[in-house]
Amino acid sequence: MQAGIAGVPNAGKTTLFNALTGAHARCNAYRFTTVDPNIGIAHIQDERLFKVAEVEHAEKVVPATIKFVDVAGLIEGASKGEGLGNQFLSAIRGVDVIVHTLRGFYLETEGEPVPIRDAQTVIIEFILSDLEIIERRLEKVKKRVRAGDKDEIQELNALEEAKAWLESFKPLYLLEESEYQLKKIFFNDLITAKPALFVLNVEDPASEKSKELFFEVENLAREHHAAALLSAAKTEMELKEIEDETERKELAESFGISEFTVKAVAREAYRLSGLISFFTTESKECRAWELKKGATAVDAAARVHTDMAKGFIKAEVVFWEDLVNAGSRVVAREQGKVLIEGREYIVNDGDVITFKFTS
Ligand SMILES: Nc1nc2c(ncn2[C@@H]2O[C@H](COP(=O)(O)OP(=O)(O)OP(=O)(O)O)[C@@H](O)[C@H]2O)c(=O)[nH]1
Ligand SMILES: [Mg+2]
Repeated sequence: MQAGIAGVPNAGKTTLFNALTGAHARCNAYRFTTVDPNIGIAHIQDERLFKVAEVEHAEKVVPATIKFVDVAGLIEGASKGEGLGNQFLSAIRGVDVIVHTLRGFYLETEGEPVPIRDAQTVIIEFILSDLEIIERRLEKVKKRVRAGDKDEIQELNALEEAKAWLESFKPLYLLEESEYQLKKIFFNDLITAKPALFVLNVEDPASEKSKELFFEVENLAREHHAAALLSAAKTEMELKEIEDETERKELAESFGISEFTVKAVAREAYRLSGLISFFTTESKECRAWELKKGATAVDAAARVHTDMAKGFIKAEVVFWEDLVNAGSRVVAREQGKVLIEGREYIVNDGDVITFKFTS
């Protein structure tokens, strides 16, 4: 899973990036502090995985990860070269989700927070950036169609439709599912085709002002089929420095933080991207894997190793909670909770799977 962090300058993007990954990238109150992208990894702290690992007596736990890419700030006119322009967006074209960071705190250099205005500015710049890409591709496809390439007509039509959609200032993720299916073949590098998460970065999540602003952001997120999260990124960034987990959690609660943003981002990013998790225990190593919702046992095997998919015989499946409640694999088996499934079995979120295969 990869996520791109975007927003206007001084939205607190790098602060959020540090809070999510534990990095120490530079942040300050002057615009365009970030020029080159910051890249970092966060482990997804999935409690289910840790509980399974305990029951399985695993010596090592390998959580799934999210790679975060924090880029420069976008300002109005970026598509025409204002500020740092929009070419740096290429750094987040390959990601799975966009984390829109919105300033919800007062800053002397910027004034009172205006998150909805900032969000609209960024959305419009995303749309203009996608339009540039579509137009370039359209030129190429038109040439090929003129040269008699009939296979390209479907793509040409889809591109024309996407262009018209973007020209009416609507992001591509608002396209109907059916149309989207047709187009997503070549939509991977279009930013407005990716699911979005709006993160309102505030000083104090419990204040009336924060709640008021978050209400506006939730409405915006609803219009955009996106998720809305409230984050005290600066406080979380500072809390990252505290090594003792219990102490960190207690302090977080005293600041009104009930859940760390990284966890909420992971949950929402999986949900919006249609991903689930399954777990494996091999050679004393308990591991979480991401998988498309609706994928089969053989697809899951392929995530682990291509050989496992090629030589797939069967999958031994136990739901994580059944395994944890049983206290051991042996008891879970006695209780009839460990099932033998074939290649076409649809994997559930939280399944613990052992693959049997010929090599
Ligand atoms: N009071 C307060 N200040 C914050 C918070 N989050 C970030 N800041 C401050 O806002 C300023 C900008 O933060 P950055 O994280 O550098 O913002 P950015 O969006 O990465 O900025 P650019 O890289 O310049 O686009 C810094 O002075 C941060 O300390 C917050 O939650 N509360
Ligand atoms: Mg920055």
